[in-house]
Amino acid sequence: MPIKPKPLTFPKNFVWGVATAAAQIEGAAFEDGKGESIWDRFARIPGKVLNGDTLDVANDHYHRYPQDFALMRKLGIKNYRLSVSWPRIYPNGDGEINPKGLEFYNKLINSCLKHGITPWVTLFHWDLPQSLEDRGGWTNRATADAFAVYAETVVKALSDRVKNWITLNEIVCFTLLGYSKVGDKAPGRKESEKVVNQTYHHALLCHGHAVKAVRNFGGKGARVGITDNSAVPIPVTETPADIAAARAWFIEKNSRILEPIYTGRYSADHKKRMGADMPDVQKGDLGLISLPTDFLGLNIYTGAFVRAAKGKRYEELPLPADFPRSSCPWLNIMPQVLYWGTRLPAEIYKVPAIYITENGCGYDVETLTESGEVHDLHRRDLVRNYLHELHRAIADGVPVKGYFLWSFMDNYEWQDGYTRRFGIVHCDFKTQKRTPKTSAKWYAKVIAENRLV
Ligand code: PNW
Repeated sequence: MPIKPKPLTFPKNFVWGVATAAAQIEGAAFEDGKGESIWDRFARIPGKVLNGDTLDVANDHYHRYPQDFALMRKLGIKNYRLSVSWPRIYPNGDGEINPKGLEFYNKLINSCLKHGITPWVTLFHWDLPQSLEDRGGWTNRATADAFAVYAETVVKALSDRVKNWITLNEIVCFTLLGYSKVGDKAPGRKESEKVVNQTYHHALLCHGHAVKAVRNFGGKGARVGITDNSAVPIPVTETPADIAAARAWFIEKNSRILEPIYTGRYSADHKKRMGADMPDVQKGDLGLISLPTDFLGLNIYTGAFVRAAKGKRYEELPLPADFPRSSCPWLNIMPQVLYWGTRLPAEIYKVPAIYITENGCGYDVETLTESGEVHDLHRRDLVRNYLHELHRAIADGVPVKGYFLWSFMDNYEWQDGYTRRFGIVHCDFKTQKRTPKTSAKWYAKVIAENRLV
């Protein structure tokens, strides 16, 4: 019997892209008037970042962006998610503006467009101005007011050319992981649960302020959404009982962020769980937080296996010690997270459009061969398997509109420094030489043919 393979084609106009963040690639950490960020400070505290790596030079993208865009174009990449550095625009977080900061992003966006690449701009990807941290950082409600001014400034400056806006990247990572004892990210504070919950709430206010800025100053065709790293369950079996358990798990684990954004309230269940640690909420806050958005951005790498259990809403299975993972201890390889991680929020919150704003993997050892290649078949296979599950979600009717691979090139992986490589383009941090890996050549073909190859 002849076999006729069905091509795994994606919808017409599916958005294919790559993602980075300012602090992780730009370098020029103290150039042209940029202020210190909490990561510039944190990286200098002994023991906080592997090998004491700093963000001072990173990929030197600040000076090399024209070549980087040329390489993107060569690979056929049509969409690029980048972030703007708040301390480049406002060195102290508020007050005096730094015209050279705005000039840089003006030139960057122009170059991006000149290379035929559509920019998707994240307003905040973790690099809080140190001056604001000195005044309490995310524990201080005034940080949200400063952000409102910053967001408006950036939107006004770039909205004639930028149409796709992302308010914040992964609230959990810059609040919980920066301000609680379970965290290992800047600024490295260890606050009480009540204070940590307050940081979340202040971040949500920023999201609302940014949505407002885009609505007021974004111009025609502007679209806005948040990027969240929602926790993702995989039902152990795809039966109604396990799916219901996964749904309950999803609602509970994401009740801090998705609930208020999509329902305009903290749920009764959430309040019960938080008890006396609920954040202080002022009149009007939830209206601001729940302003309608155009899409939900999701960074999805990994998840948890969940099933139904007697007398409980769900049961989470422990992972066996040898479960496959990348070099990151947290990045367990679970392709189905792209299916359940998009289907569940679409069903629960009727999200009209979803973009995967990050997905990929990090490995510590990726060697250039003598012929100058990097055979990252582990990454190529991982991404292919994940995309297969994303394709299944789309086939089932989940409104997934695009996918951004993290990352365009190896970069500063926060507390893991330069050891952990997430790029589809290899970067030699001594020479700054960029080399597209096997995965980049493969991804270029996927984009060109709009299907899994
Ligand atoms: C994301 N987790 O962070 C960030 O947005 C990127 O800046 C980062 O480089 C990338 O993923 C790779 O780490 C995450 O523990 C950090 O599940 C940690 C987790 C998820 C995402």
